[in-house]
Amino acid sequence: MPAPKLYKNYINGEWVEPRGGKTFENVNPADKSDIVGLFPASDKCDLEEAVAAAKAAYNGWRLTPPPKRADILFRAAQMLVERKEELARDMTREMGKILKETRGDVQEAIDMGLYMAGEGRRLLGYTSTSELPNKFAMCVRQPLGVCGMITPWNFPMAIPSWKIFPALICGNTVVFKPASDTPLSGYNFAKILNEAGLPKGVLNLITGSGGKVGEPLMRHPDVSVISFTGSTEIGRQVSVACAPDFRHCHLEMGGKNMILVMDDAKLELAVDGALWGGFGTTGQRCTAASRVGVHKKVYKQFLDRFVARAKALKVGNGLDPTVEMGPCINAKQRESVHEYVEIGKNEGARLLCGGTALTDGDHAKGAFYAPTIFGDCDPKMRVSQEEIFGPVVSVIPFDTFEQGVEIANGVVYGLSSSIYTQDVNRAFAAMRDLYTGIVYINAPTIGAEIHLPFGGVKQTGNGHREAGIAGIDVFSEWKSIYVDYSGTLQRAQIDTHS
Ligand code: UN1
Repeated sequence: MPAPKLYKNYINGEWVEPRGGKTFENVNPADKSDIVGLFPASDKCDLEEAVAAAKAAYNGWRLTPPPKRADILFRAAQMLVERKEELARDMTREMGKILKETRGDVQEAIDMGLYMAGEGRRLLGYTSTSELPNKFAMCVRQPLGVCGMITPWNFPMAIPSWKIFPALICGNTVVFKPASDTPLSGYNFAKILNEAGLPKGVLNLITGSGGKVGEPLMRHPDVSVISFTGSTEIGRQVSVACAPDFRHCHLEMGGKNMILVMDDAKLELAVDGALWGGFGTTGQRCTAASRVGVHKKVYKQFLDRFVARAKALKVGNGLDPTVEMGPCINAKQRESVHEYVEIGKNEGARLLCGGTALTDGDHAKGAFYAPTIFGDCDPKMRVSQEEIFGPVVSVIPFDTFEQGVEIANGVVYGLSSSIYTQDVNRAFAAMRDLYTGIVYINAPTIGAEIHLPFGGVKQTGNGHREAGIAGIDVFSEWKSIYVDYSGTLQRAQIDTHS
């Protein structure tokens, strides 16, 4: 095998080696002998340079007219279209999910690029009235400065695009730290944006560990906003790091999403949804349908079909077009999944399929785990409450709609939920009562589109949303402007009522 390629950081318009000269390996999770590349194991001094570059570039970028910023975003989106296939292949090689899904991941970045480029000619504020004569009032959006982006490995290009495109169109500059399991897609994304014409320092890429790069980034006084997607545990650390000096943070964290299958559901459709929602991306989505609640009247029928279909899923290297599910992201994650399976068994959940690592034939090369279903779960079991982030689905029987909703809402997270029913009244009650940031009717819990707000309630988020127009709110602040053209001192609230 040829020596793996050595990658660099991108700081202030140049590709640079980390000061400390250290690197880490990016390993293919489907074949641990395949080293995708060596990436900079950066540390605090590299980060300082990246933040300084972003800070220096801010004024120039802030004053660049948004339609001009948009030209660069349009060009980047076009380049993503042209290189979609090669980008998807790189992503499958470093992340493991199947090609269809990595193409979808790149497509999400394309869609977001085009959508946010369109914002270059909008970024709408509004004009209003004034309570005083000869006075004008309006509000506009202003950028915040340097944004730090800390992104996960499960959507290695889509999620960075949800953060970086809106930040840039609003006039902010960026320091981007991609997850260490998937730095290549972060590199590819940053390279394209820079080739599309971003001025130096506007987008800086820096790879390395959470401790050495993420920590100093989230604590940096010159970073005005941290946008983080990842675990609730790290999200809490980000929140605490930003709190003392009130720097903004936007957090997208865990999920324990539920599909409810009512007694009048189209069962085959619900099985299709549970399969895709539970085992798509090897269950490694924060939106994954890791719980399925089934009405007791159809419980056995549903479960039999669901288990049979899960057993038949073809697991393997995502570059093989016949494969339906790829590996876990790495061996450590697979171990953590297996620990949860042991916990489930000890709690008395009924293991109906899977429950083991796959080690036969080519599976031995990677971090593969069998699609796993637990039946007869109690809603309070740990496997029904905690995010596993792997191919494990807990199935919970229930009696009534109200009880189903209560179970669905009875976790600390609140990202996504779904109901399968043919009853329109029930569907509307579910839309109202499921307390999550996203609700699906007759569709699984995954598959959000980029022009609607994405995010969750409770311990999934901190009140912000990304994507859609809501995504712009994170990267801009309102400025209210009053213009008094009366030529006299007019006092609001006082002169209006004298
Ligand atoms: C995530 O799992 O972090 O809605 C994001 C979905 C995808 C994004 C998931 N579009 O499932």
